[in-house]
Amino acid sequence: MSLKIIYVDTPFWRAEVPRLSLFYGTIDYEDIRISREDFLSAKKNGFTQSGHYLPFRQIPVLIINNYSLTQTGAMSRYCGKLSGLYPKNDDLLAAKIDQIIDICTDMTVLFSNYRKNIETNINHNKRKEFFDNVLMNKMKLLENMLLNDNYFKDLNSLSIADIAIWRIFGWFSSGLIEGFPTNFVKQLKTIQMICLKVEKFDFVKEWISKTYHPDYVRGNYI
Ligand SMILES: N[C@@H](CCC(=O)N[C@@H](CS)C(=O)NCC(=O)O)C(=O)O
Repeated sequence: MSLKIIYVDTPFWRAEVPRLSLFYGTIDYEDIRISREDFLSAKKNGFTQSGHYLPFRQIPVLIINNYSLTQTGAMSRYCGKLSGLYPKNDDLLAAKIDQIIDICTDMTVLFSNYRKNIETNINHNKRKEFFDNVLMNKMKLLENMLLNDNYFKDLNSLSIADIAIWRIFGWFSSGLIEGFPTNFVKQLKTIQMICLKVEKFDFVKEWISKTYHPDYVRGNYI
């Protein structure tokens, strides 16, 4: 089977969950990182310069043989099943993991809608207000859900949900988003524990040293 993941050259959670899942499972795939220009033109015509089809003109896309699979959740589950980071025979656990991928999507969309629909130019005070009054509420609800679930609190468990949490909180707390605080993860104890747990895995350390740029900004978890 031939596998290719198409995304731009950033460690954004949407691409990192499928990328890292396949890496964890030592499953061969082509990690295709297109340029911003290529992405912008593919948004217009649905194809990258090298001819890969993006059905919804969005990325990430996972190409399985010649089939272009879209949507972060679908791709993450597919790669998670191949690599053992998503259950194949436990429907409840699978659904619990799905919820986490979906809340990560919700948080991402909240912020992108804020940027597209509310923000006219970047205002740090307004961003901080949005963070405190909108995004942090979601984060606290997520923290509460994780805190009350023994599976997610298990230091030995690892699934696509952990990778998604690690990377999205890594991004939110990195300082790369203007106006967002960087010192909030430590207030969210279970989320903090998951982020620290993921970073301790050797395959994650290896992935970071292999693929992250030297100026990569780590999340602020402590
Ligand atoms: N529903 C899609 C959304 C993916 C998405 O919004 N990707 C962004 C890049 S991170 C994108 O392609 N944006 C361009 C657009 O929507 O036109 C998913 O879950 O994968």
